[in-house]
Amino acid sequence: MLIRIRRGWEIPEAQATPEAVFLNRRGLLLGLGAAGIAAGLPQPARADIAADLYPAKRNAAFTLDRALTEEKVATHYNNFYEFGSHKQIAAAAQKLTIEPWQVKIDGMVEKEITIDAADLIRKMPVEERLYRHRCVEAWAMAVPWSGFPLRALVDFAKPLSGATYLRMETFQRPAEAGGQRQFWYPWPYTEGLSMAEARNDLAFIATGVYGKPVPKQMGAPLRLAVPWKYGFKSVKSIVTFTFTDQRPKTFWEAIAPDEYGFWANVNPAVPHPRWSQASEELIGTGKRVPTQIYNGYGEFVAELYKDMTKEKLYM
Ligand SMILES: Nc1nc2c(c(=O)[nH]1)N[C@H]1C(S)=C(S)[C@@H](COP(=O)(O)O)O[C@H]1N2
Ligand SMILES: [Mo]
Repeated sequence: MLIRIRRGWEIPEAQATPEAVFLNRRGLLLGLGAAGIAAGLPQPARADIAADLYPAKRNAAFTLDRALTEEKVATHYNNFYEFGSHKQIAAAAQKLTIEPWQVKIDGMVEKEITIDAADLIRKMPVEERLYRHRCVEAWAMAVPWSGFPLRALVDFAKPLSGATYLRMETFQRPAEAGGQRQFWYPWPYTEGLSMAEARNDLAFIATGVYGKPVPKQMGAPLRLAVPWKYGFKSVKSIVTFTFTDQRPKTFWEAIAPDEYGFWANVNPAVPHPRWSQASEELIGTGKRVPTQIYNGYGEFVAELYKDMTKEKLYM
């Protein structure tokens, strides 16, 4: 397939790319097409979903206060309990079949939809954003996600006016995911947002990272990225989006409601019952930095919570 020669990651500096470089490189690569093939450039072994969309153009509205985490580090230090309750699940996650991948949009919508993930992604405005990520376990990374605003999916779904929450569910496939044979966990992994959160500018569905399709261990083919919340809210490998008027009971809330609540907004001043949240380790660097309220995204999201005086917003 000739078109594959465009893929950015065959170029070593393909990690998050400033716009000018991106444009030049893409022009260069397009011009190079046939010659590149003749020269026998390596072809990717995997059939990745909508791979020609990456690298996507960066949205400059989302900036970082820190260096990007090295790709090797971010893609090999993962939480994905479906494949084990430790960080080295990248190899086990390759068992996940991502093609075909059907996405269901149901509940309080004008019309329920089942759509192939690639078809869905192609309907969406795909772009690159640099985001921080803060796990509740007090480690953090900074990655260049590609994907689309969750709001675009909400608009596509046409929810009824009575819908107040969006529930998102991961696949349920114990044959592929050994962790799901541990029957005492409340599978499938479920997460949720209020509709106001789902429509917030920052709420993002990641379909790529480091200028290529998102790898299985990071939640292929589509995962949530809500960087002002603890990492467990960013549910991976989503199969169902349900619009509802009931607050969803999430996976971690079902396991330990006193430790992991629904809102789970990052706040250095509110400790986890078993450890401080005042600082975080930047994985791959050995450095610790102070944690920021809303993980530094208060200007985008603080407004959402200003009238919620009775809610446990930070746990
Ligand atoms: N389905 C599913 N999604 C999940 C998890 C999980 O175990 N299963 N772990 C969460 C947690 S705790 C974190 S910190 C992030 C980790 O994302 P990463 O591995 O891409 O860094 O995924 C979140 N999404
Ligand atoms: Mo996490």
